[in-house]
Order: sequence, then structure tokens, then C-alpha cells
Amino acid sequence: MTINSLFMRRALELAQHGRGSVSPNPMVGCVIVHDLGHSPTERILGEGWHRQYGGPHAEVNAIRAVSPADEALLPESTAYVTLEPCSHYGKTPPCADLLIAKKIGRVICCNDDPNPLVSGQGFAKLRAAGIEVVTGLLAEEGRALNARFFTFFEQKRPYILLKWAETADGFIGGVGATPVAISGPLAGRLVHRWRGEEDAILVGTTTARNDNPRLNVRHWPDTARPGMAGSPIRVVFDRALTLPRDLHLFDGSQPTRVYHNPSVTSPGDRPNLSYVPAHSLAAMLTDLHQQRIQSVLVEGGAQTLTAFLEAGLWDEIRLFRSTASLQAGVAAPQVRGHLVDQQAIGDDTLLVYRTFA
Ligand code: AOF
Ligand code: ZN
Repeated sequence: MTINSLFMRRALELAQHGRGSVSPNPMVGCVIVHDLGHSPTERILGEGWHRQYGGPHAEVNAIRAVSPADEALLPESTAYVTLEPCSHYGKTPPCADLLIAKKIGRVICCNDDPNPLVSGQGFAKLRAAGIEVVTGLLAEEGRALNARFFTFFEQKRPYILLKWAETADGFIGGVGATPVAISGPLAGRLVHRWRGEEDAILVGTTTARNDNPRLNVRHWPDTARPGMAGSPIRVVFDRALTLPRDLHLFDGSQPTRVYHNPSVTSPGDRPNLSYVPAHSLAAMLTDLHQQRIQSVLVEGGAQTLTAFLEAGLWDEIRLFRSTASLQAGVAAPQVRGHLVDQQAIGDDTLLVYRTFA
């Protein structure tokens, strides 16, 4: 490992402290190291990360951490930042301006910021001020850290997580309409934690009808993200609008979007319940993007999961495999992807697949 990647790994590590508190902003970390010219050995002058949506960015916190005595060393120092410093006046002033004002010697980043408000302009500002800029260091790690943020801006759709539980013999459901429990209680709690981490939760009509899910965060503390107006939103694709109106989904307790075929007339919006015409999954995802939804957890059922898989519209699969067998029922979808994690959750095995390694 080079010395540069060592410091960048530290910056990536710091960035992760923002998990759950900065969405829809990216997690960003910054380490300022005195390493140019005079120092015999490198020394960290300051570290910081983006802690809170709306709060100071990583670079600001790192600069603030530098002692007054060390400020004079900034022209001989490198700022390792996991993301291109911003160039815009958002909730905070531009980080590029701060780095220029502090006369930082060099800036090294993992990735360009995909946000069109910034993209490339942060680097351009720094270079115009004569600051050396290097980007692309640990680029894959940087992208994986903020996969939701990158997917949202680059693909103009939310990051899509598919979740299901299957038996050891490959069934996702039983023969009739009555739901069968496949994964155990610990897996169930974990799913509630995941719900709290994503912007939206989606189910298909069959699951909505048969399971009557609430799609809320009950079995885990809901750390509502400050950037979101109430989280997570509930989503159902009820093409022909045939779902009974007394389902939990329609109780108005959380923002809910019901997508339907444009040819069907909707009953009209109610508080926390919106009806949106969409002729395809892709159209639905475009609307969610317009609603600034960065991620969606798809909780089934088999038809819905298969539709996403077959359209290639997924980024991550979280699959619980139980030890039970059903012998008959609804076959689980086939998975193709990189297995990136595998762990025991109670009696079940959680397998995580991604489209990227
Ligand atoms: C950075 N450092 O730590 C973060 C950046 O509304 P604002 O002012 O918080 O700006 C949000 C945008 O700024 C966000 O969409 C992304 O483009 C960038 N985030 N930039 O230089 C940081 N969090
Ligand atoms: Zn910034």
C-alpha cells in the first residue's frame, strides 16, 4: 500500500461515521497531512468528516481541527478528500474556496462529484488557483461507499436493493396465498433496520394483498434522517388499482406512492397517499428520482423481484437462506452477481450480491 492510499483509507474510514446522518448528501472524509517539502516524516494536521446533513462538510471540519500553530504548514500539506471538494453555495459555502483561502498545497480525491452542481468545477477552481489536484485514488472504494449517491446522479434512478428469504430447497413462498414464515426473528429485525436506512420500500400487489404489510420501521429504532421529509416512503405498483383500500399501506401513516397504469383512473390523492400514472418500472423509477429518492428496498414478492431482475434494474441483493424446506411453492428468483458478503443471522444465512464487486 502506498502512503497516499494509506491516508485515503483513513479518510474513507472517517467518512463512514456519517452513515445514517448525512443522507441525501454523500458520506465524505478528509485528512490533512503535512507531507510536502520540509517534513522528514508525514504528520496528520487535522481530520474531519461530514457529520450531519446541512452541517459543515468534511474539509471544513478537517481544517477546523488544525491547530493555529500548524496553519502555516498548510501550503506544504495535502488534503486527502474522498470526494471532489464542492464549488457551490448549498447549505454551506464552497469547500474549494476554503482550501484555496487556506493555501493548501495539494488535493487528492477518490472520485469526481457526480452532482451537476459541482461535477468537475471543484477541481477546476482548485487548479485555477494553482493547487495540484489528483483524482481517482481508491476510486472503487469511494464509489462503493456512496453507491446510492452515485447511482442516483449517474443513472437517474434510485439505488435498488432486492430482498427476499428462500428455503434451503429454493422456495420463496408456499402453495396457497397464506404467507409462510421462512427466515427467523433475527432476520426480521435486521430487515427493519434496513428499512430505516433506505429512502423507500416497495412491494408488489400480490404481497400487498396477501401479507398486508405496514412497511414501517417497528422492530428497530427509527433514526429519521434529517434530510428526508419523513422516512421511508412506501411504494406499490398497483397496475390496475385493484388493491383493497383498507390495507395498512393506505392508512396515511407514512408518505405512500401508488403507481398505476395511465389508462386507469385513480381515486384521487389523500394526505400521505399519492397516485402516480406510470407505464413501466423504468417510468416509476424516473418518478422516484424526481422525488429525490436515492434508494429503494424491494421486499417482494416473487413476480416483482423477477421483474426487477429481468429488467436488469437492481444493484444489490440481500438473500436470507433458511435451513427449512417446503418441497413445493413459489420458486425463488435466480441470482447472478458478485457474492460480496455471507454471514449467519440466527439460524439463517444472509447472502449479499452486488452488480459490482
Ligand atoms: C464536499 N464535502 O463533505 C460533502 C460534499 O447542501 P450542501 O451545501 O450540504 O451541499 C451538498 C452537496 O455537496 C452534495 O450533493 C454533494 O455534491 C456535495 N457534498 N462535498 O466537498 C463534503 N458532503
Ligand atoms: Zn463542500
